[in-house]
Amino acid sequence: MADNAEQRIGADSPVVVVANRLPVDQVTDPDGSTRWQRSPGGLVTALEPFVAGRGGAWVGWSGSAGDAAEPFESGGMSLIPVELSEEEVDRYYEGMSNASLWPLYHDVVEKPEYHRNWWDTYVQVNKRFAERAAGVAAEGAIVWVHDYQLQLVPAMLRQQRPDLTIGFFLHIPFPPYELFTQLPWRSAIVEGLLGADLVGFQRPSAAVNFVQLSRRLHDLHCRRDQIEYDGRTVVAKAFPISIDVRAFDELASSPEVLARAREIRAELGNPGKIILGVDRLDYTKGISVRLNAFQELLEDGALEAPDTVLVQVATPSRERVEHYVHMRETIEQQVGHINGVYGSIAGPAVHYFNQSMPREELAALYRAADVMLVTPYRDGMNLVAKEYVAARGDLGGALVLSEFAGAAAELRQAFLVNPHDIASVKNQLVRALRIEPGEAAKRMRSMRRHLFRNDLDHWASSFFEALRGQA
Ligand code: GDG
Repeated sequence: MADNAEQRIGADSPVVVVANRLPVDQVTDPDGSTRWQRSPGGLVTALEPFVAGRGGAWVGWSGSAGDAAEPFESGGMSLIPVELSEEEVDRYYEGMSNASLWPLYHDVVEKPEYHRNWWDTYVQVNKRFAERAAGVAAEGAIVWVHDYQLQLVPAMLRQQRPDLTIGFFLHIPFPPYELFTQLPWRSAIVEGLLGADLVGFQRPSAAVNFVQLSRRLHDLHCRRDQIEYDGRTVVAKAFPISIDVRAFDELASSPEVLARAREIRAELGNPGKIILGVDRLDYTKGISVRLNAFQELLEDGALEAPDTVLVQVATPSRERVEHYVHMRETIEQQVGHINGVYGSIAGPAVHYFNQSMPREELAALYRAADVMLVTPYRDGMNLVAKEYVAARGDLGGALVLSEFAGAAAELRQAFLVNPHDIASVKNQLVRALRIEPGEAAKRMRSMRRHLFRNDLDHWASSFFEALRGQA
């Protein structure tokens, strides 16, 4: 139950967001003192108006192990920190979330590991999040739970607070029956999600997978997107997430960013063509697919370096999870090999950055790149693809996009590729590099039109509206 501090801050919130992370990061200054800094992520921007505007609360982890801070107010929201011990971070976050569920939900691109003690901790941590949310939600409040780390929270919350209207959104793909059922705790996860009134996915096929699972695994009565469960109707539907298109468009056409884009081209030695990749360093993102395609095109003589260069930003991510350590080594070896063979004194063929860049720098890179290469093996949505399109107010550039990214369902004028088929990646990359400016502008214009109508606010409002409809 709520303790006294929580009863003061955040008590009786009409809207509660529950996510693994709080919308702020705890940063330590050189003098050792700590303070909270708003995290730059899109989710915060999307949800803030709905939470802050309504005196709502956000329940989440601070990102560091140890005791939680007291609840506090920030940006018009009550923030309710949830504590995680070192062992819980290992088992719930790095283990169950990122080494079991993440690979399983991404088509087992890497082999998921299943450990009973990871699962037990996942249950224990989900319970803590549910209790914290139950402690601050007002009578009849709307609670929106996010993502694969917290799939048990909807049912746990409903058990404590049947008066609440509960929504859940999964940011990553949801696998088909044949894959999902390898999970030793498959029934518990499905029952956890069925605690919600509305379960949102990135793509309609993911919602269909969930409805089929409910039918086949739990023998529930289902009709289209509706599942009858425990005397209630649970709706499973797609709500494709987006970005703040206007803000990104503005940022990318600001004089500073445009000047920086020109500077980047010059610093790269004014190459004929710049190919760009921007990803968290994650094995689902297919970074080695593009390195392979680029390498083969150099080998074939179809491309020449440094007339054509590949810039790859691979932001550090989950550095303590074993799969990630291994993948980073492989990618860095590959970059070294390509540069060893195809680089020259004039410059390398691949410019590789294993570092996080400021948003303005990313926008300038998007603006400088002739081709954006986005080749995940599987991706819930992929916001990078959308950011690139939003950044190209000049209607320049071309997007090469994996069919297996959720974004491919919307950005139909991209050069779509099957990342498992290297010949298709090479062909489409060459087509994108050689596109006529008029044709490029036509494709870009229609993708931009779609994005401006389907922005982040549209995503958040449609979800909230659908959820309110079920209250
Ligand atoms: C999950 C799902 C779904 C990257 N490097 C830097 C940086 N970024 C920003 C990008 C973009 C975001 O991170 C990455 O978003 P993605 O959608 O590409 O991927 P995930 O992190 O895997 O996100 C995904 C998403 O949730 C939302 O539902 O689309 O499918 O996997 O915004 O710009 N930002 C900055 N510096 C970097 O170096 N500032």
